[in-house]
Amino acid sequence: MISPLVDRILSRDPDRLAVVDDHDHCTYGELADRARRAAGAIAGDGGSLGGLRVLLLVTPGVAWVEAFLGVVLAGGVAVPLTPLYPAPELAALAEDADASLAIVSDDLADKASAFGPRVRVVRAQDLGAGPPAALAPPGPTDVAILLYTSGTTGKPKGAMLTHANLAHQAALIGAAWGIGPHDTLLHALPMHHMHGIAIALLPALAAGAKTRMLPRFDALRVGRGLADATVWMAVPTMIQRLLEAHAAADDRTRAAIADGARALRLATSGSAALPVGLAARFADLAGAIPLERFGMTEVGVAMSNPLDPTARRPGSVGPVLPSFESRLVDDAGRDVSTGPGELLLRGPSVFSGYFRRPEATAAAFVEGGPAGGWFRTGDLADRAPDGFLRMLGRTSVDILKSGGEKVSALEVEEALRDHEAIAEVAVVGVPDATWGDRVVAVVVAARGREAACATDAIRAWAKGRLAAYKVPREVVVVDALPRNAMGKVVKPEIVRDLARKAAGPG
Ligand code: MLC
Ligand code: AMP
Repeated sequence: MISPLVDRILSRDPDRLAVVDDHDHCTYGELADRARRAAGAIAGDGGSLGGLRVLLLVTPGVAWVEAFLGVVLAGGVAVPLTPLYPAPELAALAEDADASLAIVSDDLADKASAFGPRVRVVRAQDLGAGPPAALAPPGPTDVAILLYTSGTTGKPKGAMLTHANLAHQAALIGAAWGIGPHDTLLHALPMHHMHGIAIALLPALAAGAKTRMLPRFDALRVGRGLADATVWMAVPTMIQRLLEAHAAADDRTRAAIADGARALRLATSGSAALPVGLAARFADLAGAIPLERFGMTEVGVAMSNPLDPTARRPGSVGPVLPSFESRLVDDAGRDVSTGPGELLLRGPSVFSGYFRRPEATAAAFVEGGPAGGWFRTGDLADRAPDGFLRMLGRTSVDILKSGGEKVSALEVEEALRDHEAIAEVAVVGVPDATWGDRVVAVVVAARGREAACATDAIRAWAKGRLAAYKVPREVVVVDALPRNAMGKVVKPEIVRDLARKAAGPG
């Protein structure tokens, strides 16, 4: 059976516009043709990649979509990367994914040397040069994409999502949010995550909508672009940035942003908690609070507030979507009907495991594995009598969300331990109005090396090793880290101290 995802996207009305970027555009008919040519260029006519991992380092736009569809049509597994990763991270991901091929756009070509000699680099610009391929189509259970996500175990893991997972998620979102050919999605999300790819782009393509893609988030460009859009999907930090840009703009631009925001059919918020005050300020501009929904790399969107703005509930992520089953369990794994408890999920959108990490996969589920077991989200929630869920935080202090980006405190600590002036380090998330969690490193300096641990110095050093969003925004030097009787660092105490200091005396 052919992949329901590819089948759906490639059979949309060929004359309608599918994707538009700053320099290029294509209809669904042209997209299908370009995807088949790309597949041919990657796999060769009649061949198949047979599950080979292909790195994608392509600026968001038509070329990204063409490359992604080409890879999956050729039976490959797309591994989307971001230029925000410095060379050591790109190299580590290429190695973990065991990739031998990369598609790279010319503007990012200087980054490709990080992949090393084992990886053959194909220019994204060359994908359309050959004839369209006649390939054996991928099937629903084939893995389509590896999405790298940080966890509690140091290094990021590749979450495997199948064609069926992605097709199901696209149909679910399309139905819940009423996405159709009448829509224009304004897309300014990064393309190495579930949100930008499988929550925003693919549901729009599967529904025959038009997607206007920006190369990167720019609050003013988003504000101006709202006028031509019906749907905008964002993380809370982007909503905050949009409101700041609106407040700072000249009168004409302010009016244009406000008109565009009010005319939107739908603005969604996800990837991190949407503060109630921010939702209300957005409503002042746009006339309705954003539709807040809960999602995760491993499961896609699982809960959503209603499409009807008057039925949305601030501070809640809504009930579970059709096809998802949910449970809340206490520390001992016993069901607690209304919670609070850890959220477990089951359903056809749930991923098929972490790439080459059977132990991590087994640990992520209870009562079975990816087929039939319950996925442990690591999120705490409670449930109102009418089924609306509220997210209450993470079960682990070591998983942070900064600007919608997941950050593993342990991964950042591991990198900082390599700094010769740092003797001990604990990385924590401090509540912050812009970032959600502000990543802060609390360090004990090596003897006499306090000055080398200043925020600017450590940030500059760490940027060569970690993606910019993982780099601590602040470094605080202390004499000693608080530890319990077992010698374990007590992170909640550190967070309380930092929050108290930030609040000032009294
Ligand atoms: C950028 N910076 C960050 C940061 N993003 N610091 C901490 N956390 C982040 N998330 C740094 C930059 O490196 C820079 O540092 C400084 O902050 C200012 O940068 P900026 O240019 O103003 O920020 P910008 O590039 O505009 O990025 C902000 C952002 C971005 C919100 C647009 O973080 C973003 O795209 N977030 C979305 C992430 C996302 O899509 N998550 C979905 C995960 S999937 P300096 O030192 O240079 O000043 C998922 C499932 C689901 O969660 O439910 O959706
Ligand atoms: P990621 O692994 O990057 O996909 O991030 C998934 C995590 O983001 C979830 O496990 C939650 O902790 C968080 N998240 C996503 N949406 C929301 C939301 N609406 N409210 C609170 N947390 C959210």
